[in-house]
Amino acid sequence: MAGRSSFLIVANRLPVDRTIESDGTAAWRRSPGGLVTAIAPVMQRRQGAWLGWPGAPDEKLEPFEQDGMSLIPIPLSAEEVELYYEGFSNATLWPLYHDVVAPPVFERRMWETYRRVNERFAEAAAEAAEEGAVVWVQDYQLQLVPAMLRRRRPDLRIGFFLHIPFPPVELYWRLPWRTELLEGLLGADLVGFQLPGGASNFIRLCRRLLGLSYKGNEVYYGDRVVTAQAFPISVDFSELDVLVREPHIVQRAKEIRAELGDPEHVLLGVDRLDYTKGIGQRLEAFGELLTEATLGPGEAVFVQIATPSRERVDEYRRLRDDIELQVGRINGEHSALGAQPIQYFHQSHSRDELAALYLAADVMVVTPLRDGMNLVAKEYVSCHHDLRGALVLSEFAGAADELRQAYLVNPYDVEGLKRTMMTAMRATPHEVARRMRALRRRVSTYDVDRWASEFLTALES
Ligand code: ADQ
Repeated sequence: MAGRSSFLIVANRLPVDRTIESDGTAAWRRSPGGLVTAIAPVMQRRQGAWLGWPGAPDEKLEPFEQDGMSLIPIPLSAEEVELYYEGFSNATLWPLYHDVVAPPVFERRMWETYRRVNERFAEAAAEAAEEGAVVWVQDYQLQLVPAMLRRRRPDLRIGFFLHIPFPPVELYWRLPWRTELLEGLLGADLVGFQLPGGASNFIRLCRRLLGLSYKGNEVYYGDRVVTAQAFPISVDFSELDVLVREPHIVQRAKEIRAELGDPEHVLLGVDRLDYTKGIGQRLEAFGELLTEATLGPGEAVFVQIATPSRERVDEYRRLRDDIELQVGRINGEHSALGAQPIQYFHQSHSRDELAALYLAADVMVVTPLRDGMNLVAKEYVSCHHDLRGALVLSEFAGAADELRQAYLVNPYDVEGLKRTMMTAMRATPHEVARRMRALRRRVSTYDVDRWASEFLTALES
């Protein structure tokens, strides 16, 4: 990398995926998704650099350039991937921060590795940042980085954004390393959350655990002021809005409906295969609608896309078995020759195919038990300029704060889920359009660009 940067992103992963080209050589391709899209222009304007793990263990790579971004790879050994990433990040913090919907693992070895890896990220960021640079640290895998970085480089402006919920004091309190983790975050000038509730949980915790005083959203920490504020993340609305108008996507959406046997209702779920997403709950509700004959044979098809995720963590392996058993049981009971009520895919999909699926679906079913935001809900809305399509949305997704005109539902209430899914399926086109119009107004105004620029403006002011 040529010199130091005035703008740094520090994230667990680099924003690129390795691909194999047709001639067999390995190359990098920019990862899909809003975060990269929103941040790339800022990176280009400010000669930014992005620090992160390239995704394969035991690999040391030199800094490289991709799409006008300087990328600085941070190596992780196989053992560090197991203990820092799969362990402390995804078996301790992830379930704890998601209302303990699975039991968190508390293991000292995991914690120690988490601390060591955070130290490595902080060290690399300290080296890459020019005097007075702005550094934006992302998410729960790197909560110690702000303080570690500030110790090395008090001249920097440091922001942190948490993509997942910040739990209430009573849950956070269980963490044996609660003080050090909180002090890690307090190294930032600005700590961003998806919702105001996350920011107030954080402020309460600062008061209870460290006895800090505060005023409004400002916490007084030594001689510094740390601001805690909500910045609801969003999607690239206009990119999706343009994409779904393309003839090949429109055509593909038609094909999808035909391939599904042209049922009256196409329901869709798109999630990482994660126990926080409430996939089992929604399938149970759908299965009961079939068993009770509220839905007739062939009347509705449920397409569930479950992206492979964290497959080496025990809890995720069990979840996959449970979901596949459940799908098999419901399909076993309700299929006819050539027609299955649930179409289940444990696969990743291209951006185009995902857009065509969103466009094809009459009802999008998003029922997490807890979710920081949930971008799938906002992507679905972005894809429906036709004002068709009903969104069934869990009250426990961050997105429910903004998307009030969705069909809101408590995913723990199976009867409520059944009722709400039926209401969405039977709604008049007029009612569906009225709700979708309001949802689109919200998502088009607060898109991912606005999220990034509001965060950075707050950080630099
Ligand atoms: P996630 O838990 O991963 O994100 P979500 O916000 O829904 O959840 O984002 C998933 C993304 O992956 C979406 O952009 C979606 O299109 C994509 N995706 C899902 N399945 C796919 C498939 N089969 N093929 C291709 N792409 C697929 C975390 C938090 C969320 C928060 C985001 C952003 O848990 O609450 O909204 O970060 O902050």
